[in-house]
Amino acid sequence: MMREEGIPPFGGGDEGAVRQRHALREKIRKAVEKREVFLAFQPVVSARHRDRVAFYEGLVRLYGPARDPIPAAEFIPLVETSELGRMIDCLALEQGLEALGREPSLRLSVNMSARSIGYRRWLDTLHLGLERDPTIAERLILEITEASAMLMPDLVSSFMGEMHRQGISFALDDFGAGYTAFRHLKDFLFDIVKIDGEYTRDIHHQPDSQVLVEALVTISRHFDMFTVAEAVETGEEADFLTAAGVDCLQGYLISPPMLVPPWEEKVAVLDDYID
Ligand code: G
Ligand code: MN
Repeated sequence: MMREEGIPPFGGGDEGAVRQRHALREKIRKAVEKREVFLAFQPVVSARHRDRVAFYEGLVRLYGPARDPIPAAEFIPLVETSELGRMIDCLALEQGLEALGREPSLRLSVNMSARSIGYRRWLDTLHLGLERDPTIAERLILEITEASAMLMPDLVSSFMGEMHRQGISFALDDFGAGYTAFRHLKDFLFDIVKIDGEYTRDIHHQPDSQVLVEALVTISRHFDMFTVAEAVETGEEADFLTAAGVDCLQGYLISPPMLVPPWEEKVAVLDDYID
């Protein structure tokens, strides 16, 4: 069997699957080279006042040669441990910082891997962005998954401490998705906990999810963190989560991720006009 370095052991191990992964990886490499990497913006709103946006999440989107989107679920596991993954984190951060620079009222979260903390270009991009515009730190939120933070807890803790002092906030992403440990909430000092979409799905019919979310809300309040429920798709889910005390909601019910977010709409119309 062919062996490819850096590819995590998922999916089939037969040659067809290996070839498919290789082709996808090449497609990703080209997209990154050509900078066909964009952010889509999805609002996170107050659960009680759903017309109030707390912040937007910038979700990275890659495009293939025919401008066909490559789904995040496909490319993230494939590149997470490799240089390509770090490049994608850099491009996402660059674009996030640019958006924050263009729109002074924007609060934005950007996803990052703990692995990027040790990556020079990513850290330089962050420092440069913060230097250019002193208002950006307070409007930037960095999202890290628990699994990623646990890979190098000491490095993540010291990075978070240093960035907190500059005003950046941190969100624990996809909480509950993996081998969750409540002690991470105590050790890492996150400002925001994003409850994995798994617990949102049909929560009004799922007693197990209900108990877990209610416990998480209690714990988050104790540690002074605010909670966001991810992947909210129905009114029933939203109402249950709101009654359970979740602070904010994100998901298709509120809005899908948008390539042209509201604050860019005027610019886009103007571009059409000029064309
Ligand atoms: O890991 P993270 O939570 O950052 O990833 C969010 C992903 O979930 C994005 O790719 C986004 O497009 C997708 N997403 C956003 N809203 C919803 C939703 O309401 N339902 C589902 N199933 N996925 C969503
Ligand atoms: Mn996220």
